[in-house]
Amino acid sequence: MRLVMPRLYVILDAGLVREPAQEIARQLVEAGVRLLQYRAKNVAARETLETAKYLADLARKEGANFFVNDRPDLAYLSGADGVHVGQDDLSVEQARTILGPDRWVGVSTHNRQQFERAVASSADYVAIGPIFATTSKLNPDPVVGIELLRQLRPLTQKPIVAIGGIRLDRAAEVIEAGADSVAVISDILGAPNPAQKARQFIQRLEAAKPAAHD
Ligand code: TZP
Ligand code: MG
Repeated sequence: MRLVMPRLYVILDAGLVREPAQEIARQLVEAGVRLLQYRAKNVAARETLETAKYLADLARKEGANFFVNDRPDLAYLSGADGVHVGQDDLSVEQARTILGPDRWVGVSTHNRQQFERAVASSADYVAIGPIFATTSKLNPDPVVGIELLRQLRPLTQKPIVAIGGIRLDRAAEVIEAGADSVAVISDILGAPNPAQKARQFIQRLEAAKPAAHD
């Protein structure tokens, strides 16, 4: 099934949520967020699975899609729509073996070579970043900038997700440079009212003029 990416992709980082992930997820989905990921770097697998099951159910009921970060096994068991793997996780093809053809696999890349490899894989979308400086990731790769995104856009028709340091004031610019979707952690989870901030993102992103591709 082809993945149609909404322009906003919110990552629920278990270390950065200020209320339970389940509660924030409910608020975000009510605000119109259609794509969520659960990222739990320091949470035991069983607990991650329980939270992921809850979030997968919520997303299904509300017409949103839900990805689990890092762990194809937990994505499979939770009933998530897909998994997002990084360069040190199981590979796209290994994740595909676990999830099969009907669920989605997204992959993070941090430079042109990784991006080209991801394009040649069975990944359903390719993320590139950090676009701007980020504090949400431990030991982030060097900032790639908007210019690399512009250069990578013509290389694929797969959806491109831009990630890293994307705040409301620069989100539209990222879509205009070629991203199909922007993935956001801190500017939304760190806001006094995450749902309100998500609504503002959705509005700005809808108004952005995407770079031509195909
Ligand atoms: N991968 C590249 S940057 C990043 C990840 C997971 C963190 C993005 O978080 P923020 O707070 O939106 O910069
Ligand atoms: Mg990972």
